[in-house]
Amino acid sequence: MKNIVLFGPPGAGKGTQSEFLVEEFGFIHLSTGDIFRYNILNKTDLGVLAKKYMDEGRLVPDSLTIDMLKSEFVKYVDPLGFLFDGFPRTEAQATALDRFLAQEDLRITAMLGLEVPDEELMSRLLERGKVSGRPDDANSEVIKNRLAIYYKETAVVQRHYENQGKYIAVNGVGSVKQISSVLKAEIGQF
Ligand code: B4P
Repeated sequence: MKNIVLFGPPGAGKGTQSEFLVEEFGFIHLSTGDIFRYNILNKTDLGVLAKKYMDEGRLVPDSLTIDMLKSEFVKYVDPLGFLFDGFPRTEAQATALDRFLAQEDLRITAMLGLEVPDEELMSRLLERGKVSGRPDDANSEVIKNRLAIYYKETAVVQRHYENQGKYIAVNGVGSVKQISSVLKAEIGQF
């Protein structure tokens, strides 16, 4: 069973590439961003709490995020594998993920990190903001805040998996198809 973390800064293409990887490998796709947005749309208690953080480009607090991810994870019996998209985003989340996978005698196979320069991220997210209606893509100040938080709190998660010999860097600039071929080849080797 392969369990993959798809990693990278906001706008790196995690959500975009996840669709292709799910189709190829039959993964259960757990995207914390998507789950939060679903909760916001349905005005659940979790959605109401998460919205104020997400709209400002801040991370939702670890305790809420970890509990939510765990409750999604336990819904699946005998999956082919999990694709974690947008999680973990802090050292505490990475430690919690390792711990609850270990309780099920599972582990992360690899972290694939999409590497994209900041200027490209900014232009992708502003472009998406024109059509998505997502408040966190609406203007360059919120996006700058998301990037700053990524470098301050999330980039360390790469080291967490590097220390386990599981980090694989992937160039996230190029056509969506080219990038997905590289990701598939990397995952295929396990
Ligand atoms: P997410 O939903 O995870 O999404 P994202 O950071 O916007 O980026 P993603 O990399 O998925 O981008 P995409 O493929 O769509 O996070 C949103 C928010 O949720 C966070 O800021 C935070 O508040 C909260 N959150 C989520 N998880 C959390 C956690 N674990 N802890 C705490 N808070 C959490 O691509 C972006 C754009 O680029 C798209 O328009 C796409 O079409 C385009 N694109 C993709 N690939 C391209 C390519 N190769 N070339 C050109 N354009 C490309």
